[in-house]
Amino acid sequence: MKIGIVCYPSYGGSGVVATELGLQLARRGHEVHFISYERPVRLQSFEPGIFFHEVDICQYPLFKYPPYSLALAGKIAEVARAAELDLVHVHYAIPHAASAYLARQMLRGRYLPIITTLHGTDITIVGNDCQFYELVRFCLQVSDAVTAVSHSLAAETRTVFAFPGEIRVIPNFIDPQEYRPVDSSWLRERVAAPEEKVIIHISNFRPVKRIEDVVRVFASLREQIPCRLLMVGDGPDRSRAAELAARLGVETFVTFLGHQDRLVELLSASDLMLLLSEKESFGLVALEAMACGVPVVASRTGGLPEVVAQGETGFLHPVGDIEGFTRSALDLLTNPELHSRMAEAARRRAVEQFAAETVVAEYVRLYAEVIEAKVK
Ligand code: GMT
Repeated sequence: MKIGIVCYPSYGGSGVVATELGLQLARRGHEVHFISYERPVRLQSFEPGIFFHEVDICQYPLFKYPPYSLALAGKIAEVARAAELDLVHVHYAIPHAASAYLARQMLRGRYLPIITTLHGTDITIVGNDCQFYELVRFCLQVSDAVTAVSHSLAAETRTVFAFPGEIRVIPNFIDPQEYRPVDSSWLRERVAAPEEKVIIHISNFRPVKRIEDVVRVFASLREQIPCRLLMVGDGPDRSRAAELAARLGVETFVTFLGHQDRLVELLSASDLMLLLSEKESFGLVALEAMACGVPVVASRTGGLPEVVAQGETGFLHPVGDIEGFTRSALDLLTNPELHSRMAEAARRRAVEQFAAETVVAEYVRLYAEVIEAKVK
């Protein structure tokens, strides 16, 4: 098949999932055309079967806001025509699905099927904004297939948008060969003292991630056991979290690493992941941690309970329950038998339920269904 993929290229779950999907599809012999304003971060080296098409945004003094959605529509139409795409798969409804629809209208005489994958914030935050509500609803209606990364997100989309159509749940995935526990003792030695437990948090540090809660839980843990917190990523709440760490007297034990590419090593060097978000449609980093044999303490919100099995691969508590998170983290970090049982179960669950092999096959099946429906 010839597949167009439209995504946000920067660090962030939806772009990562889209890129990994494209790479997996290309390895299975499909031709994949990425369309975005920048080369996606996880697509830096040459891969056979992968093409990248950059959307140029024309700067003109009249355009206070350069019309990216229109430039994207033009590029999708151009690529669809030149590469004879069988379909376009957009990740994130706004503006990608709207641009794809416009591209389809521009391609007179040939029908371009659109698959829209919802990742969460496009529905729960952006879609709820009244100025985008009608547009998101329209995009859902004109897509040939809509998928969501969790049952929770699918249910919320149906309710919020009164959408009666099918929303197929296709979860996020990991490549178990890539995401696996590796020996990263060299890294651990550099980031922590031998007696210290290593706790990791990875996100874009936006308010929805509640990274101050991560610092609070860590400070409570630090009162009881020697430990260190690795904060991976960057974003608007970074300085507030750093200030809080200083106020709580734990700043020397909290390391802000910024964006990192070697996540597998960082995860493998960690004993526990904290993901205490207000909302999380799936929580890809929790899955990546589990695949590396790292138990997760997380908030019971959105799709996280579909990823982290309560009491088996980690612990879930209500959003903001600092005491509960601390208690569970302490149990895990002070009980080696419990920790190794959960680490093993985490890896097993990631491989059994979320391996690329099975999940990518679900997308391929969906593509085939959509193409067949177009032919009929
Ligand atoms: O987490 C973010 O803020 C980034 C966001 C995105 O759109 O890239 O992530 C969303 O999509 C990921 C991939 O499907 C999910 O794993 C994240 O849970 C989801 N984030 C939220 O729902 C807040």
